[in-house]
Amino acid sequence: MAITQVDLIGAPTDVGASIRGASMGPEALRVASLPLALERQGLRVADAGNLAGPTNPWHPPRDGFRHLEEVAHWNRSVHEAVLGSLQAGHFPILMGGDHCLAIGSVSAVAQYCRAVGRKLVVLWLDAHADANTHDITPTGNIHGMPVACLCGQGPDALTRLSDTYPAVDAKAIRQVGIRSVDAEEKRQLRALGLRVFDMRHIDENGMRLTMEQALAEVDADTHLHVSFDADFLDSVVAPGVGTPVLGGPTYREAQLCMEMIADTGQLASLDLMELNPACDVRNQTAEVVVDLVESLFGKSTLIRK
Ligand code: Z70
Ligand code: MN
Ligand code: MN
Ligand code: MN
Repeated sequence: MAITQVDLIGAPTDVGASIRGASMGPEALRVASLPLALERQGLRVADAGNLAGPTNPWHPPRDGFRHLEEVAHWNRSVHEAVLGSLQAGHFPILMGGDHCLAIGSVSAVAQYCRAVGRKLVVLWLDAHADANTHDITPTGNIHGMPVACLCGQGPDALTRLSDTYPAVDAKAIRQVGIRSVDAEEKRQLRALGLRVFDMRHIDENGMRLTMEQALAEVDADTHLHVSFDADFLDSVVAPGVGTPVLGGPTYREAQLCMEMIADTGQLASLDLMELNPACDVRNQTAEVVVDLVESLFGKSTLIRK
């Protein structure tokens, strides 16, 4: 499907995290020339600017959630903006912001897919499984909960943003790059029946086979959504995130991952999350992310192509 227009939607908040700074993510991506990189791939780009929302009140968790009200507020705005872009026939790129905002974006994508009768596959690229609930979370940070919320495990304010419950069928989600999971969260992953291609899987099978498996059910009728958490990348490559984790995909492995997604031709929406300029050095992580995004939209170093 040809992309008519990419809509950049900024969501400058870190209300779902306990390390501040992801709120600066959208501007870091712009400074690293995200719009220009997309235009180089032949795309028409419209920067919709930043969504507005509540400031970070910097409260401790209450009943297992930090900033539930603010997180819900931001997610309602994200849901509306992403849905609006899809309904206009455009390709939305959500520029986070912390990963709690994927509740709003992925629920919008799922709602849109149901309305137009397309199959949905969600690729969740992350060091973390983000599948905690209020009763098992070690932190109360809601950026550790979006996958659970999307699968129906969470408060109404976060599980009922769209017209169906649960917002997403757990079987539609494939997680890649996972290497930091809490003990109770592991049980939750099994209970939800999530398909997890963790780092051990990538070590043993390589990125190529892993991505072939993760993308196996993507066909011509599929809307492929990628929810990219910058901490998916090895922290040596991408230090500019709130919770860097060693042992992630290298730059080359990440490039292959992006190129194989591009090769499907079915990518139709994207989240770029958890970039934290306060933790970065000279915006290098934003630059790596923009470079990878170019591959995601078809830049190739292949000579034979
Ligand atoms: C931990 C928690 C986390 C980042 C998600 C970490 C969660 N499992 N961290 N994304 N960057 O607090 O729930
Ligand atoms: Mn249009
Ligand atoms: Mn995440
Ligand atoms: Mn993460």
